[in-house]
Amino acid sequence: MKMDSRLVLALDETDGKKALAVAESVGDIVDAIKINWPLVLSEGPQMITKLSEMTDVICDFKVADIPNTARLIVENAVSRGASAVIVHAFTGDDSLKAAVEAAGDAEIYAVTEMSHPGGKMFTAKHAEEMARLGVECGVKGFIAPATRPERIADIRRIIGDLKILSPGVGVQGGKAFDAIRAGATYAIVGRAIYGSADPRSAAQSFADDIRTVL
Ligand code: OMP
Repeated sequence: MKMDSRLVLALDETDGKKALAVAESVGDIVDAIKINWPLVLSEGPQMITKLSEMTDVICDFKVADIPNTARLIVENAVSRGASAVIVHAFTGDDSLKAAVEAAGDAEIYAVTEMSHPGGKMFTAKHAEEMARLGVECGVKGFIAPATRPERIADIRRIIGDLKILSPGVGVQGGKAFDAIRAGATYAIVGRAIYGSADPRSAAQSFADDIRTVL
């Protein structure tokens, strides 16, 4: 995955045509596009393949299942062109290892602490443990909240040089440059780009913000 702008687009647009138009307009600015259930359920898993012809695609399926099911989901996403798949870490070491093994040359990113207010209820309390477990199981990156940059720094101390992708920028209130300054490798931005009247200039302005702290 590229490490140029350090910006990842979260393409949660549910209209396939609009999604592809946004992807095309910001494709040269972002380092990757993350897709989630809203787009895949609306437009089908072939969106993974279509988008992967333009850029690296991260399938944010937040897989939280037994090892066999985790393996089946990851294999399917990767065979359709995903460069990475996001999984939950609370499922334990066997599920995480199954996902990592199924990914082959693709990458697995594990959620530590979620960015929304409810993320404090359970995930925050176990974020460090989940980060340690992810390192042990061979995941290549972690999701940590731009809404609480100090927590990105805590996770960075545990995981060394592995990647951190940080959502919660824009509509959720986090700032891309705070996340990168705290140790995130990439800032993830969704609605503030694809929901904007001019997605390209919105993406460019996030990329410019990030550049000030690189
Ligand atoms: P916006 O809030 O519109 O920028 O979208 C954020 C994206 O990041 C969505 O696709 C969320 O599902 C995702 N996300 C979070 O917002 N918080 C998290 O803790 C984890 C994720 C994620 O795994 O990407």
